[in-house]
Amino acid sequence: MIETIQTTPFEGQKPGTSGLRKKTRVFMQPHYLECFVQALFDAIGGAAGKVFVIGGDGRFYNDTAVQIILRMAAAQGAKSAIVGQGGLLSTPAASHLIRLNKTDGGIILSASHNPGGIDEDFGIKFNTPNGGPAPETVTEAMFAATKTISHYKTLKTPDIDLGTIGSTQLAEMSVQIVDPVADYAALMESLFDFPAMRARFADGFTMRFDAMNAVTGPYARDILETRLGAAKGSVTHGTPLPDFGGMHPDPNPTWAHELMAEMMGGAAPDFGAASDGDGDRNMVVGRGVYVSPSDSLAVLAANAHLAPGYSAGLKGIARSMPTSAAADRVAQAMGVEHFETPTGWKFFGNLLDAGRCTICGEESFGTGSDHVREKDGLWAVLLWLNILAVRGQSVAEILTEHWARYGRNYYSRHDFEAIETARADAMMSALRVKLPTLPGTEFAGMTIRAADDFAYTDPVDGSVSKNQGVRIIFTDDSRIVYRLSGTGTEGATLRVYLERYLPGPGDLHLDPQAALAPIITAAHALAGIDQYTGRTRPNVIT
Ligand code: VG1
Ligand code: CO
Repeated sequence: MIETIQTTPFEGQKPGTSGLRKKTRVFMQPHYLECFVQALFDAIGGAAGKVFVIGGDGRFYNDTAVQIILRMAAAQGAKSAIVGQGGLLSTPAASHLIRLNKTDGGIILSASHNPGGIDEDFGIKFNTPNGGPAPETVTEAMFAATKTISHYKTLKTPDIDLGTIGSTQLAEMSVQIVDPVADYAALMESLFDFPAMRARFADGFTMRFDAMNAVTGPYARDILETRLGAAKGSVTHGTPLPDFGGMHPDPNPTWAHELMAEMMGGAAPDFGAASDGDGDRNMVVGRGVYVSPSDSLAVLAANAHLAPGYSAGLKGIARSMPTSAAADRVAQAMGVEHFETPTGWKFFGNLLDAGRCTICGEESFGTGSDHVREKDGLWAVLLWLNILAVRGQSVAEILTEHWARYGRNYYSRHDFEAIETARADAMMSALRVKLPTLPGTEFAGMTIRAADDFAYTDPVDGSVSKNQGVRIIFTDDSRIVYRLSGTGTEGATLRVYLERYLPGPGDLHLDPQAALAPIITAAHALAGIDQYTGRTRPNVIT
């Protein structure tokens, strides 16, 4: 029954910020996925006797990939697999199942916020037994194994039925097909004040949740409409489709434009939200007001104690380096630790496991807590709803009060997508060379205080991660950060992160692009963005 297939290594099977992402057709080449999966199993010391959670965001090739992985896991002697019905699991739900069932980890099939379909993107990542994305030591071991692979093991068996909940057998391995929503929804009920939120909906509170034809549709319908009583139809694009219905499931004002138009229009509901392909990101919008993800993190941290799961307060707050310092101000006011980590959720795992922080967030529409080890889009939406229900205020009122107390970290990210890799690399190298000469110099009327390439020493295990983004910090703490994306599949994407703090009270309601204008000018001049990339303006602004 077990087959050993001879193969040769594929180039470039190097996991990025969040797993291995490539064009779907690359993954569909014979042996491509198999080689990576074998390398993954080899890198974690084999799969024999182990239990894995397996599922994905439902994009094209998800179902085929699940069958391939199940056959390979069985062939390596895995004990059992827990699979979401239809092969579906959101990333946070997978993280929860890994932890709940004390498994040996999970394999998640997703390219997250990247579009799906045969001509779009596919991805795979491994999460460790704590439920979090594999740390760099593990992904490096996988990459090393992909370079020397000579064969993989699989079974010669027909596909199993992923559609029926219950237990089945694949050779010696047992497979449990589970409801992808049930355990996750129960976890949410344990954290939040469902009766208070239900009462608010019964009182006429309205919302729109755009699932963008990706994995969160079934979760949002069950939790928001069925359990909380939001009006039927509050969830739009709620059926996961293999190509996401042509939508780009990245919940930001550019790609979730339908939601933005409704929220800024005359008949806007009280609250709006969207999520990404695999359900770990969220965008939050109030009636007539967009909430920047960095502000969302700060507001959630400042108000989390209003939800039953966080009533004891927070142990600490962590944010990725490019995320604005708004959350730091909240931590300082609370007298708890705050942390600045490199981009990517894997860097929060140790802090959460060690009980050093409770809430974490990234500027890229990711927020989460110690309830799982991934960012969690619906969790953030529910915490917002819980806060709104308890405070009885609008999103705009809550933001205004927050800024009045803490001041406002004006923030924006400018993305230059699909630029030539060689040009992007040349720009970053030139910038790195210039760094030591920058402190003390003036740009757009502002003086640079510090300039470096961010390096992180994990406070728990001491591991060091270098080259995590170029930071230019001005004397008034305004910042520019330059990074190249590690999740794209076409050329390079330059991300420029811009931040400026204004203490108020007079200037708390400026247009962020206007408030950041001098920083934006300095960002272009300093790095020579226009000359290197040939672009004078970004194609996505968040
Ligand atoms: C991006 C975001 C990062 C996030 C990562 C995975 O990475 O910037 O904050 O953790 O995507 O998110 P990069 O390297 O492209 O900047 V998800 O929701 O795509 O798994
Ligand atoms: Co995602």
